[in-house]
Amino acid sequence: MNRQNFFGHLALAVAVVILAAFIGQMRRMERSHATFGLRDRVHTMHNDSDHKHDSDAADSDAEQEEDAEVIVRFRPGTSAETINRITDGLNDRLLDRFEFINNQAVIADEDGLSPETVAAEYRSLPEVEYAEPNFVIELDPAETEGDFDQAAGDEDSDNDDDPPVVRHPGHSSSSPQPNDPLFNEQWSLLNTGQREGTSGADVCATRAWTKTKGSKKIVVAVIDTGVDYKHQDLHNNIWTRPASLAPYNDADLGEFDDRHGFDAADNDGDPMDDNGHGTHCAGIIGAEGDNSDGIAGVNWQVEIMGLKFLSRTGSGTTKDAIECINYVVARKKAGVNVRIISASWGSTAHSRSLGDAIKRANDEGIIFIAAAGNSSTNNDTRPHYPSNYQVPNVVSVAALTRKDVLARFSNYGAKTVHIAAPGAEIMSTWPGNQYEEHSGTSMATPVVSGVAALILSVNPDLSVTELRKRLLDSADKLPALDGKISSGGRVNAARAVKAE
Ligand SMILES: [Ca+2]
Ligand SMILES: [Ca+2]
Ligand SMILES: [Ca+2]
Ligand SMILES: [Ca+2]
Repeated sequence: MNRQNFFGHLALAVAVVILAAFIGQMRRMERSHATFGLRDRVHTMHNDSDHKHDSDAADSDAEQEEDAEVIVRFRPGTSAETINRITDGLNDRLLDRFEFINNQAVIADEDGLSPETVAAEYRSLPEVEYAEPNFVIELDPAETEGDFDQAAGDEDSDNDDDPPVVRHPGHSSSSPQPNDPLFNEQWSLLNTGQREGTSGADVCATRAWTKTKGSKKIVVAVIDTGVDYKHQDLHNNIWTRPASLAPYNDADLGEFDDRHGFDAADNDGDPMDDNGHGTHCAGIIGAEGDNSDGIAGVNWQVEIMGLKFLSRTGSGTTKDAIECINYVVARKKAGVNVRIISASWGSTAHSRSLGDAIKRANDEGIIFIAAAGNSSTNNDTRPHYPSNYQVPNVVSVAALTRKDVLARFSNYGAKTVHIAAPGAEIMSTWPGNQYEEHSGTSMATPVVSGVAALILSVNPDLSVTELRKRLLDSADKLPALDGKISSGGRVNAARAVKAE
């Protein structure tokens, strides 16, 4: 190429870049005009985390902010060609399909419409069963610092008369007590009345441990902010993909080296926790017991599969929660013995697609333990999801204090909340080999998930229905829960595993 040609090409290239930038700017302006007034809708999803798959860099910022996302369930038999024709016709792009949850697809709009409008477009089509915005899910505010102390203080003053104590045998010296140095703080497992608690107001863990301390054959999926799988008190109880199992492959998202789970928030195979919430939940289920370090989990040994859909700030979407469930179902079908999903999150947004995903997990023999929520409200009249989905595998969990009363922040519901568990001032693992105390139905949920894992360590062949019934039937009836939750009881690990 001679010098003159070179400059000619250069000038042409510069002109093309300027033109592209100009077009991009025009499209940005059109979009911001079209979505004006809608951007404060926090309950639907505009952000596009899959944007890295888009090759059109010129308007990336605008799309990242504003592309509406919807989840569409097409009618059975709708072909991939038909779906492509529909999305092309509406100037939308297919982001992902949930391979194990039939006919559900995630679609992003490219015309700057609101999620509600895009969902309505799809709903009007004969091929579509339902369509809904991709809702935002945030960690419950009861998790924020300082909230609980106030609630605990108020609660104490509200309950000057200590509630009747439900006593049960099992605190004898013959029950094994682990050598973990923080075990004395774990009133949920053994309540000796420490810090003005009520002696015996616990899940009878020490008596349960005379029968079983858990099993590495049971895999529990923690769908949350991820898990610090390097934590010194967790790393021996983390699920690792066996060499015989191929890396996770999603037809739309690609292949992932899923050593310890999956990250649907960032679309990668590394579910490292950058928030802390998921690590806290994981430790409650299965921090290594009797290792002279930190705390003991309900299970001294178990396998925790880390799933991340909530970001560092505790925010996620329905789509990514479903992607995690899709992953769990995929791994179950590939032979991983994952029988429990622990879900310490929720919102008041009803999503049919999330309900369908949980139903799919149910059909695969996976129980779904879900937090009842931290708004002090009645879930019978103000539904909270996913704990309220009417699917047979769902167990909705309320939170108790160390005095065996419902925590002030805990949701309840005589029909829709099923069981209660310790969920206030709960000591557990925190990223970076730390330990912290937190409160919420988020902390009560993994206690129940942990007891479910203990049950399966003894009776691995129980169906979801049998497992759920065992959890609820073995609960300790508490007067304070009468008429508040359906079983009227606190989970009892010892009775659940039939320890003598
Ligand atoms: Ca997919
Ligand atoms: Ca469109
Ligand atoms: Ca990651
Ligand atoms: Ca430990």
